[in-house]
Amino acid sequence: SIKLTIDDQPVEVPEGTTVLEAAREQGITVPALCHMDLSGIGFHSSNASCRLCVVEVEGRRNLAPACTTLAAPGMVVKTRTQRVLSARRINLELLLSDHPKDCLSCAKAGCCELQDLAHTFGIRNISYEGEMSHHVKDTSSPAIVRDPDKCVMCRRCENICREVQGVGVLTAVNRGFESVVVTAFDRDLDTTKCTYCGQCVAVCPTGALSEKDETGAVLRAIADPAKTVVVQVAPAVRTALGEEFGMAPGTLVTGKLAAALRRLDFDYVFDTDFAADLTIMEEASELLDRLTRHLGGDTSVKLPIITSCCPAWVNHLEKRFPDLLDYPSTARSPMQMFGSIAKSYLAEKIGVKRQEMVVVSVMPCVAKKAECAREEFAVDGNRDVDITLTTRELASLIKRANIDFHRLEDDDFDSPLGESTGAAVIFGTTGGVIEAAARSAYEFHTGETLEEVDFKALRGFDGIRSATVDFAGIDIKIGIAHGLANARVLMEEIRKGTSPYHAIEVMACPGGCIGGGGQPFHQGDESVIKARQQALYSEDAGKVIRKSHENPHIKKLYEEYLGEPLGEKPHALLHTHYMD
Ligand code: HC0
Ligand code: SF4
Repeated sequence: SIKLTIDDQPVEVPEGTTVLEAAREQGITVPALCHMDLSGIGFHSSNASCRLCVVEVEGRRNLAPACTTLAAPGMVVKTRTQRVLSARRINLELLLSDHPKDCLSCAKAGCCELQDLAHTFGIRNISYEGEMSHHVKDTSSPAIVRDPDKCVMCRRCENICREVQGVGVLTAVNRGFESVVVTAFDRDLDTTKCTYCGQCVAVCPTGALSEKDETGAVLRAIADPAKTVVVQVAPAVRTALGEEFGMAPGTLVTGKLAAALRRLDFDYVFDTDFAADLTIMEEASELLDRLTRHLGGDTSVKLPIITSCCPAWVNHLEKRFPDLLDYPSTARSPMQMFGSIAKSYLAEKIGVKRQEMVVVSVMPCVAKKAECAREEFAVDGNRDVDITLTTRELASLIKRANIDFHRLEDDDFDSPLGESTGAAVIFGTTGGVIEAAARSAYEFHTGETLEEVDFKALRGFDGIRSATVDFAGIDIKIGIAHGLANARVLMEEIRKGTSPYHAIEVMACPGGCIGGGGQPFHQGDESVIKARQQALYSEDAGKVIRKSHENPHIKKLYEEYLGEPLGEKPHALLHTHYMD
């Protein structure tokens, strides 16, 4: 280990630690824009480009960027001298001099790291007025808005897109004043291989990358007396929404969430978790069907089956693995299954025409905005899910409606599309979908009761995990990946014919939906994502029913309306196809 002093405090750190990490471990919050460290998910970004983390190192003439300076034995570091503070302030003012001043109406107003720093440093005037760079705002995608004028060249987006997602559509171009992060040839995002995962949005410190705001469309639908507006909420929203109201990460707000949605005057308040149970009915049946046929010698049936409920993952599959489109499950995502059932079964039950019903979904995700716009998820141009909001957009609506979130009394979701099991709740974390599928597939296959429902071997945070589950004598090998670069590893194995798995779960975002691009900003704090995961497991553990096929409302839906899983009606309403 290495011993040094930072601000007169003795510090001991392992070799290879940067001065920035060493300082932050001591509770010294050195500011930084280009630095972000989520090493638990394989993401580390530091370019020493923002130069806000500069410190004095005794014996060195120039100030050193703490993010790329390694701690050395006997080093004496000062992080808050007059010289350091004034250098940081000048660097910040230089950044601000070429930054648009429309903070009041910026997508990031209130949660912009640059604005926070300007406030912290007490900047009241921007001394360096001069030329401003001008780029075209890219609103081509259904999910993400790019405003390169607000880029501060921290390059976090470029790094996460390339390293964690293995997509690499964002790159820094030009030098000096002209430098900016853009797509190749500055093309519109919707013409690139972007998956709309939104991880670039999740790490962008400013308003250069944001989700497409659709709150206005929702408010208009609610105000329209001719519309019946139905809302569904994804599993991962309940474990993160509270953060927008100052609650600790991992605070479950399921009851307050239902209450808030009712106060917002949605006509029906339902839960995507209900549809997650429905997805399991179809996907677990599909797994067993493929397995049985494959083991019976039918080589036209492909294994492993791959989960397909993550829309960024589906986009990635279609764009990068067009030769492997026979592998993903054909089951639609829970969000789309919900929309399809709401506009058929529910519409019939409550006597509303599908054109008069508006289905809104609240998702931790930005790719869901593009998923609901896919042509195959509409009937005569009328979408199954009309509008998708992120967790952040919902928080904004709650605030606008003068709702004191803290004082809301817990409420329940409406019936019948609001009841769900513990299996559905864990969909929101990496490993959860396949664990939920395993709970049902085991019982479908063996006809026996599964006593121990916690498949602990499938849990965790490693980017790629694997486990074997014993299905009464048959070893089912399961692979899990989160982060698209990790998924690629498992896909390459399939391409080469060396994949050992029967089933694979992929979620595009680190941690699964809990770490989605539409969630409250984690600001580089990995423990936030981990706390959300724990909350979902505890909600599951507290549920009386923890297997999807035991959900009485799902049973009734099949009896009354759908028939058998994988049957004709489920095929038409609940399954899909993929296109390259
Ligand atoms: Fe997810 Fe979903 S679990 S993708 O992560 O499967 O967004 O939370 O809603 O659809 O249920 C996101 C979260 C969902 C869907 C579900 C799945
Ligand atoms: Fe890359 Fe995802 Fe951002 Fe697209 S949405 S640019 S794939 S990080």
